[in-house]
Amino acid sequence: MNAQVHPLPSNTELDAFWMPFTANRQFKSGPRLLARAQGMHYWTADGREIMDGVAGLWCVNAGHGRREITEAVTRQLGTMEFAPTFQMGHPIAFELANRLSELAPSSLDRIFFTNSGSESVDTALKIALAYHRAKGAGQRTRFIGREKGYHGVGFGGTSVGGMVNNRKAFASAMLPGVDHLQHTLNIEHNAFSRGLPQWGAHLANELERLIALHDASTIAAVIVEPISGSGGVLLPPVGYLKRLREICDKNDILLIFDEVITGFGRVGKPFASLAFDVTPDLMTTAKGLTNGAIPMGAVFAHRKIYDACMQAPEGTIELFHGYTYSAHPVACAAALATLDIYKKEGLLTRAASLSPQWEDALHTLRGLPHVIDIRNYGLIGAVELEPRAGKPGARAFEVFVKCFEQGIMVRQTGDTIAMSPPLIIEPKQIARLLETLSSVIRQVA
Ligand code: PXG
Repeated sequence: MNAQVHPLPSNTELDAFWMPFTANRQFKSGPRLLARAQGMHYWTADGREIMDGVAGLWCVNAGHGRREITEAVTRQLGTMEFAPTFQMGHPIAFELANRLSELAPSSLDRIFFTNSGSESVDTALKIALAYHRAKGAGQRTRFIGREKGYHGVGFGGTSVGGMVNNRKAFASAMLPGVDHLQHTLNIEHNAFSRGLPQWGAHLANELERLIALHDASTIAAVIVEPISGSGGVLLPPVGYLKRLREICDKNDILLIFDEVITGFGRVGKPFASLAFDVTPDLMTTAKGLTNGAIPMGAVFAHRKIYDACMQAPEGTIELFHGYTYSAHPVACAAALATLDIYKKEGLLTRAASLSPQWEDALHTLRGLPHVIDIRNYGLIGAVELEPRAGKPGARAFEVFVKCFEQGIMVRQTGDTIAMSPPLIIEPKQIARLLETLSSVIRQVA
């Protein structure tokens, strides 16, 4: 398995692939090519071993090259490679929905399948609108997102998201009637907090201001990531999410948690909503659902939402939404095999037992040159570097490149170095990951 290593393409062969979220020209002049993976590691096309500090892109939670997933996928491809789920179904899709509903926070037991996090987000936004309309409140059309939020790249997700670079080129195409809460990153008050920051629960009260401005009767839903990843690993201050929940409840506004990166064990519980004891009305997931092996996403909806939509006259389609590949049988097989691994190896709670060591190892970087904050929760970590004058992101990019050269894969977003290793990581590997990062940070001016 995994034995085939493709030869390194010559530089001209790199032209045809327009790479996503990548500085294409810079990359193609010095490519970092990954050729195979197993366990905690990737190997580059020229044979170097790289420890995976980000679980691919926050998705390979059970580590690479899991035989059980490969076998399940192969079996399913041999049995039935595709079957539609519009006006018909296949058993494995129902089996997966049932398994997911058992893992989910209470009452979030109606599952809509998608193929990615972006599709999960756009699906959840549409379900929120459909729900209010079914309840006779079709005027509730606004969404409230948050600054620095990342909800994928569909027009809906981009609109409720709050990352300026992701929005500015598409400004004219943003959904109307979207407003944003302030983000919760505050280095002045919360630098080097261990776990959730103590300061900042009051930032949730801004939702009351937006409600007063727009009137609750126009607002369909609030969407936030319990912990944001792409925006730079932003943690919710203690009490913040509960406060959002209370305000939404008081105003009949749906609360959507985007758990695309926090889902499936990343924070020491199956979902962040369980870790923080705040239950949303809709929850978006993807990534860890299939261990990244086959694209798949899932939206978990509260039963009350499903039930409200089921009031349509018998025989009518209740929700005019879905994807050709919703509940793709091969993705379902990958997801079921992944859930089996998570269960057998206790991976959905393993981050909780590793997180004290993770936290200690991360915070040994405090005091290194240019390190202005360190943030952590579960098996998520971030090291914030002071930006170089006039060159935002340049210092962290250099750290990322040097890390890759020195055998560890981390993520750079702005001047943040983010890490989210596979949940199978061993204590010795945590130490090595942070020792290498520490040594690289010392090398970068
Ligand atoms: N919501 C959240 C919270 C995400 O983190 C998406 C939606 C979109 O998922 P798809 O599957 O459509 O990409 C994401 C994706 C990073 C990084 O470096 C994070 C994501 C994607 C790529 C990079 O932090 N998250």
